Amino acid sequence: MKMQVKGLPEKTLLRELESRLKGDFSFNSGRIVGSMCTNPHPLARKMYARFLDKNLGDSGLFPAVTALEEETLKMLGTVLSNPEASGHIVTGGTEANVLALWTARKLAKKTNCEVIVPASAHCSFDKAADLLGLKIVKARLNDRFQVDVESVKKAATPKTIALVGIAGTTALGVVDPVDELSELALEKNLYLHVDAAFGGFVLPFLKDLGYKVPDFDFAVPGVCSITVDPHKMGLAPIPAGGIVFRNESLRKVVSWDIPYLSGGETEQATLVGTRSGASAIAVWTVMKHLGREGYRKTVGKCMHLTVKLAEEIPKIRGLSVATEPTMNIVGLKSDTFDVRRIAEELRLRKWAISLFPRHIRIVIMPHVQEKHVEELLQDLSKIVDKLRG
Ligand code: 0PR
Repeated sequence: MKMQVKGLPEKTLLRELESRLKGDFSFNSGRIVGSMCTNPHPLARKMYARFLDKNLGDSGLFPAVTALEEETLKMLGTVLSNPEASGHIVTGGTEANVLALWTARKLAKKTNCEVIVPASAHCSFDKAADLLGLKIVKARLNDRFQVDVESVKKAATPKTIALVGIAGTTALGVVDPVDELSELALEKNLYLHVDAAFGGFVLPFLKDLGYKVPDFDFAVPGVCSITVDPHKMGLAPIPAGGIVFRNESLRKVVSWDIPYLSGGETEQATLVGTRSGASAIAVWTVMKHLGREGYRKTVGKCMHLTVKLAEEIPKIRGLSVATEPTMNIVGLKSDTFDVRRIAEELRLRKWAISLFPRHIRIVIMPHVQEKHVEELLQDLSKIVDKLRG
């Protein structure tokens, strides 16, 4: 389409956008049960829209936003058992994971490097490795879908520079034995990164609520950095990822001095230059507004529905769950039916689910209500009856 010469008024454009975007899924419908995102908190949305001009890439122009970002990182640090933490609000988990591996590679000061990740690692590690010229070695999982530490040990060679553990795997929300990875990392002097993109805003609050939560954060001594995404369970608007380093000197390993900017000489330690100050402000706002208590309530509600769903699924003949949920993710599987067929039928009924090779991922995000879980269970029963013929 050619760009038109004469501009169109707001009313016309709004009408066109509303009509054209109607076909998209919406979180409010409750039908999105396979995504790790949700409706941003209304106050975060409001502040985001209000401060769209703020650019953290030229921090000299916006020192007050820079201070808010630092404060946000301190809040994230305390949630992750380390008030000394430092880092940035970035575009998402992918950028955070890239920054972690970039830091590990710079610290290693060598070429031909390898990074060992669990077989369950998010594809952002493959992207990061491709970008950084690293070789990714995938370690096997045990029968609970956690990384098998023996397999990590066997994979370690003199070329290994870093290990990755996951606190909330993409497929099933499983937490790796980070304490054991830490022992290995400390013994072999390797960088240890934890990808808690999803779990970072879940596990600390589940722990507060009395759920059994394995150690995954800076309380584990070998952990150098953690990815934690406010635009997932943090209820912040997209884009908002978090890279949290154990200390300020790790944060500065990947850092460029930019001398010519309009705000004066500045440092950039993220992949992108110009970057949203509004994102950092929105994260600051929602964390301040909800407090630990607010997140506890949200996470508690999601987990309650998750447990209910995981208990009800096996009551439908032919269906089961891949593993007991650690967080608000359920893996729906079947030994009787092809999960692709079940997924197809769910999609026909307008459920937006996520399909993995051996299971369907259902993520109970805050926009999913009890009635949606009940409707989903009813549809699953109907689908099973239909597939039985
Ligand atoms: N690490 C983990 C453990 C993840 O699950 C993800 C994304 C990332 C890193 C990368 O995060 P960004 O997507 O912010 O860069 N996990 C989700 C997934 O692949 C992303 C997602 C979210 C996909 C919402 C779809 C969707 O509707 O499932």
